[in-house]
This record gives sequence, C-alpha cells and structure tokens, in this order.
Amino acid sequence: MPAQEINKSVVLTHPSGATANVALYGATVTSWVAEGEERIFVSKKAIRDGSKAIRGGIPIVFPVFGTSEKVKLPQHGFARNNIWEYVGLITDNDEVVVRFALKDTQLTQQQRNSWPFSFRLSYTVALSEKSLKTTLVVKNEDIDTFEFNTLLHTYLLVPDVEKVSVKGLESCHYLDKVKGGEKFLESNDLVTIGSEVDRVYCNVPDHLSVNIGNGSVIDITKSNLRDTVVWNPWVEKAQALADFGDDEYPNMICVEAGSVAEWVKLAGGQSWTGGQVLTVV
Ligand code: TA6
Repeated sequence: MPAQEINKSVVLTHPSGATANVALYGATVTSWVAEGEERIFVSKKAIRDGSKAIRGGIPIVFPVFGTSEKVKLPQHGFARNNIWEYVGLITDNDEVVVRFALKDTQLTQQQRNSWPFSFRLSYTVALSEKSLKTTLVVKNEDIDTFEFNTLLHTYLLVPDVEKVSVKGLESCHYLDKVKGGEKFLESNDLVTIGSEVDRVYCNVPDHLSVNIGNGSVIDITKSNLRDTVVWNPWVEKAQALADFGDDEYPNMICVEAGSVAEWVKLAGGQSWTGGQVLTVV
C-alpha cells in the first residue's frame, strides 16, 4: 500500500523502500526514511496527544512565525496545532503523493477570532526514492487581502550537531535572535553550530546543502520561500523545553525554509504556493 492511514497518521511507502509518516495533527511529517536511514528528528519527549505541537518532524508554521503584535495567536500560529483532513493518495507513479487540508471552519472559535479570515490550506507530501517534497497552497477564500508568515520547521536528525555544516548562506543578512534580533552579515561559506543558534537568514538562495557530518548530505531546495531559519537550542534552552530531552540537542539541527521576515500579502480569491524538496545526496 503506497499510503495507509493508521492511528491518526498516514504512512507512505515507496517501491524503493523509502517511507514517510505524516501525523494528521498539524499535518506534521514525523518520519522520513531514505536509503535505509531516518532523516527527521522527533524528540523522545514529544507530546503526541494533540495538546501541543509535536517537538520535531516538519511542523507547518502558519499564519504567524514566532509571535506578533498584529496577530494574537500562540507562537508559530495554529496550523501545527490542528487536526488536518486527510484528502487521500493523489498519485503513486515514481512518487507517492498524499494531500492534507485545513479550512478556517476547522479552527477553534478563539483561533478564528484571532485570525478572522476565510482560507483553505492544501498540503502535499511527495515521497520518492531519495526525496521528500512538501508543498503548501494557501487559498484566500475571503474578499479582503490577508497577510501571513509561513515556514516549514524542519528538524533534521544528525549524529553530532558540532560536525554539521550548512552551505549556501554566505553573504546573506540574518537576524540573530540570540543577540536580541541584531542584524549581521554571514561571512562564512559554511555555517556551523557550537552554541545556541537562532537566526533568521533573509532573502536566501533557493538551494542549501546540509552536511550531516557522517558522510551524508541533505540538499534543501525551496520555492517561493524567501528566508531560512537555523536553530539549535543548545544546553540551557534544551533544558528549558519540557518536551525536549536535555541530552537531545546534539542530535538535531533545524533548517527551516519560510517567508517570515516580511508578511506575505494575498488578495481575496488568490492562491499562494510554496514548499521545499529535501534530497539525500
Ligand atoms: O524556528 C526557531 C524558533 O522560532 C526558536 O526561536 C524556538 O522558539 C523554536 O522556533 C521552537 O519554537 P516552539 O514554539 O516549537 O517551541
């Protein structure tokens, strides 16, 4: 079965043996196995009962990144905290493609009060032998224009984050949230992690390469997403997260394609499409 709904998740299986799991909760990818190895980090302390966003995987951030004075919603919005509808298997040619949907009518009244627009999100997950493609379509079903942030909060599994490097961010400006949001210019060809890192890189090229440090590389090709966030909580912030093991920060790096530095404007009746392809090289 190329796609099977089991225990509120959809399990994708590709003829090559690659697999992926997508929880209906948040339409959160919680596993991606390519060439026999798990590529996605999910904390062993992740809460999976729907009371909180899953700590790990690829949570969908929408309609706000972080928090905002303009939008009174919990951090990173409501998309990752709601049960999405499983629309079904779209194709299973050389890719296994499944679709999920979230409509404004599925939100809590409090969420709708905070973000009172008619919308429909359509999210496709496409699994091939070496790639996982995740694409979000935002449809404004309202009359008025609305603005949003969106981001794929990708947690990559790594053996030792201090051996990881991210290539492709050189010469990008970034907002350093560890230093009060101060703006810097990235001068390094390779970005490495040796302490807490929480940076919003702006206007980033569409192709990044993450050297996992054990000989494998994950390419990230984004489309219509301007920015990329790089995050590792390191020791103290990891200890402060109840749903994150104190000893887990060495085994993850978040490299998150998104449009977060500026609001995306979407006129009534219009659609916006953006996404990423993760590829094992
Ligand atoms: O994407 C990085 C970030 O914004 C960090 O500041 C940190 O808060 C992380 O997201 C996790 O946020 P969460 O709400 O999932 O705990």
